[in-house]
Amino acid sequence: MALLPILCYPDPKLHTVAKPVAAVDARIRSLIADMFETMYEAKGIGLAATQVNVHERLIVMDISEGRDVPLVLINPKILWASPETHLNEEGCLSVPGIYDGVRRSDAVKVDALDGEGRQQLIEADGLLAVCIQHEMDHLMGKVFVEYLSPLKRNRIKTKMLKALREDRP
Ligand code: K1U
Ligand code: ZN
Repeated sequence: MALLPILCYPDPKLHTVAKPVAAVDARIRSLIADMFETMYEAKGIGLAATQVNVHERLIVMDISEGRDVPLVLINPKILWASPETHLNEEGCLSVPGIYDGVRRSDAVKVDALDGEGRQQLIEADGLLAVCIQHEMDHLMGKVFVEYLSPLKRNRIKTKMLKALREDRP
């Protein structure tokens, strides 16, 4: 297993639209293991392949307290999203240290393959529904800060670029 580097906003690669996974084979199973290791180490509850610069439709998640309920979504499709919405506080491993409110559907039904290539139907609400919508946005090349006002987004972009410059030797 390996820790993978996570792309940081405003890296333009975060805006790449992911392609479907063609086959759940040894390469994908190894990527899933590396993404879980990376997500757990970064203390995230989700990670999309886009964030580790792999542009295929693959998401890993674990919203459990014990960090022992891993969930894999391959080629996910939203079948239904509730018309009821809420403003939820979100964070993102690609935008470290920034948290803000995003309006999302309260519940979703999603069709996807699991880590073994079997079809699964997920009916999610609460934090899981929010996390699924956030991660599926990543696969479409969208980062949560794009829901914020241009003023907030520009402030975040400036802060991230400054942090990147200061990190560099
Ligand atoms: O996609 C990511 O960057 C992971 C992201 C997922 C996410 C968190 C919160 C709401 C929607 C999506 C994170 O894991 S951010 C860090 C985190 O663990 C967290 C932040 C806020 C609330 C709960 C967890
Ligand atoms: Zn994110």
